[in-house]
Amino acid sequence: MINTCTVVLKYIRYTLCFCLLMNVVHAQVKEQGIIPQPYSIQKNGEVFRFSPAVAINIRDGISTDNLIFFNQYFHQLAGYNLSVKKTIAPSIQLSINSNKITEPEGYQLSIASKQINIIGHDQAGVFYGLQSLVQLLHKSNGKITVQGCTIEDHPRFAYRGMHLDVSRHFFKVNAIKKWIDLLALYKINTFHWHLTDDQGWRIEIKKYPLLQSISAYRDETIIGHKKDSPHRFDGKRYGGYYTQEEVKAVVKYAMERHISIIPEIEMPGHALAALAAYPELGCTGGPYKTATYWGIFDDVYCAGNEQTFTFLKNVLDEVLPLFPSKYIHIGGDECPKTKWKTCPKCQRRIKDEHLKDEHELQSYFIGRMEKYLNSKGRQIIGWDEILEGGLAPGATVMSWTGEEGGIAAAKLHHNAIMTPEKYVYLDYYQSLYPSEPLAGGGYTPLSKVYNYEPITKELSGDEAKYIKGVQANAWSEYLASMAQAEHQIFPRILALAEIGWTDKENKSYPNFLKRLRYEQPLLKQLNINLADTFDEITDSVMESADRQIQLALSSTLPGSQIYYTTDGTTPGLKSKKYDKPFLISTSGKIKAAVFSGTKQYGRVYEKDFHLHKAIGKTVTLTNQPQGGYNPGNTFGMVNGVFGSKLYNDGQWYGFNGDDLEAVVDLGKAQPVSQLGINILKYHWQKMWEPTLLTFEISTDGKNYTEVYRQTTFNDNGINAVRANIKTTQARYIRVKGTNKGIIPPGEYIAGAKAWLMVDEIVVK
Ligand code: TNX
Repeated sequence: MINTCTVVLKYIRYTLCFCLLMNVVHAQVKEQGIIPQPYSIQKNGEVFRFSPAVAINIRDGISTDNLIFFNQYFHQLAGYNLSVKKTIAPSIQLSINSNKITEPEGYQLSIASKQINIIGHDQAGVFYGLQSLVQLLHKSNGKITVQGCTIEDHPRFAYRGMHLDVSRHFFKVNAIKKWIDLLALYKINTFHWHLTDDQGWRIEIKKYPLLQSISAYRDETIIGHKKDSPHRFDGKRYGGYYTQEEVKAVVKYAMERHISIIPEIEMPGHALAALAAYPELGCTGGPYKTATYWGIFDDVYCAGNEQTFTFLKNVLDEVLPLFPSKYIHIGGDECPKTKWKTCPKCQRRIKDEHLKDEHELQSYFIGRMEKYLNSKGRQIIGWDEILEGGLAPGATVMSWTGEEGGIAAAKLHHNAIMTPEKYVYLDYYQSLYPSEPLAGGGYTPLSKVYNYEPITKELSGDEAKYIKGVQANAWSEYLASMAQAEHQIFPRILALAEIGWTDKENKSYPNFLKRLRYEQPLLKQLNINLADTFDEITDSVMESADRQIQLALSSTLPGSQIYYTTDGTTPGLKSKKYDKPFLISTSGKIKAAVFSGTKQYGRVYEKDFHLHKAIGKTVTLTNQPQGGYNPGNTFGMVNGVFGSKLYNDGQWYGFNGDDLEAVVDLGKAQPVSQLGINILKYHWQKMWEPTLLTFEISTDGKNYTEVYRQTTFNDNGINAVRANIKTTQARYIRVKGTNKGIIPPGEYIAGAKAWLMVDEIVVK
């Protein structure tokens, strides 16, 4: 009896101790995680402990600039500084050895109990070794430690870029500096500073004072989304610009952190702010006003007027001395040719220069500016539209409308940087949750950014080397403050950093998420407004074997459980636990939430289902949907889920220039009293309503009777057409929509093919 008791007691004590020990160990051992994932990491089980006695030992030739960020951060974390001196005591040794570390920007970081050793291929390598060390620092009980390991590391791409648009919204110098620190932490080495656009000119040019007093300001700013109509405005003057002194300080700050800044001075389009001050540079002579809303504007620099070139050269003469970068970005995107077509000067130029059309005039414009910049020892970068009408000889193409521009450039043996909007535009939505803050374009979740691969199969090995790297862009139409910008950019910028740095073979999304979770305390410490919703529920609406709707839910949060309700109530731990895709057999709202233990993570997921007679029925299309608006099957047209205002939510079917002709076969004749379809009208996105929509019904699939027609669709956004008809027997429903065809003159992107966007054919 006594014996048993002692054993039990001993066991309890032992388990208690073990648990306590486990807790302590758990608190001290921070899993190691570095973003971007290094080339290789070998753990060695040792621990380096920091104390004020630890010194940083720099070998000859290492710039102390490399220590700025490390020291700042270390001080913030530890509350004391590390001294910089020659020492044999526990220390951080920094050196450069390009024979040992052969890859540019590469480094070796070895951490043992008494010493941390960083050997860089170059200064940048040493710096990146320190940046990795920052991410490994762990604080517990006031003590800072780092786990022993050896890291060999170097980047995959030489160009790892991040862009920021400071025209649509202006960010002060301090915000830009914080931005630069963060780029550097994640080993991004290029900052593309978008300084001029229709809504504001943001760099001081002394020769043209009106750029400061007029172009840097707009009268007011649109409220809400540019797709909303009518447009509403805030009535408040908005603006600002960087003085040349401020620009110099930012460039120096970036250089100390191994970041090259590429300034962008937009031409020939996106020039309205400049024209507002100097109307003689436009085709019509104005008057013009700095734009107050977002979009593409027809008024651009006149390509026939010599003054335009003089102006731009003078501007560049002041810009170049501020930026040592080899590259200067000249824009070149979204330049409507509308005004050039009717401008006598532009037409005269086309004739004199024996140009074929306005596209060649654009190419002439860019070519002339390139020559000028080359004469000053610089190279140009332009958006992929600079391919139109022929590429200027030494130009680097920034491929944004898709990957095609980059591929075309590489095939022409021009350098290219991949920044396709579909994958790496961080101003787009990161989640489909309705409570997501207002954002620019479509849906680009973290996983989509992460899985982007810049070297496409179209490129042979030799051509692939012209792809110099990747960049993510942050257009700031909907980023009115740095806090908003950070929420939009973090964590997706970390995914971009990993595309740029980490070898393809070393990438893994689940592993990235794991490291991202470790990274959160560091980002909090740095006061970053991170969107921490990346483990929220995502869904997939599937077709079951018997053609019913099934809903699959998932979350990437480890060890989590999903609970859901079908009656509209808020899900909790007592709700139904999700274990596998389930059938949706009635209309209504599904709500779900992720729990880790008893703690809810993120927001509540919601989805509405609308059931009707055509659910899961066969749909036959005469023309196929295209590009990103081809979900790959027709089930989505009859799956009970309506496409949302987010046009790339996977629900919409888009017909580019083609008409819609769909036949739904209900399987057998039955009474039908309502026919419907949803149509997405966003002229800003080239999405046009049909000029004619008809519904026809048939019992034999041969002879159809028209039961409804509609020619106007007034709602901007989703037009839900619901036609109530006299109850009739029908087996086949034919829906026809006539595409607008070519976008008419005077409209956004006139001359392009219109998209006819439809979802869900509703039959009741
Ligand atoms: C397209 S990307 C633009 C920008 C907008 C952006 C919004 C590019 C070269 N032009 O002017 O801000 O879309 O996402």
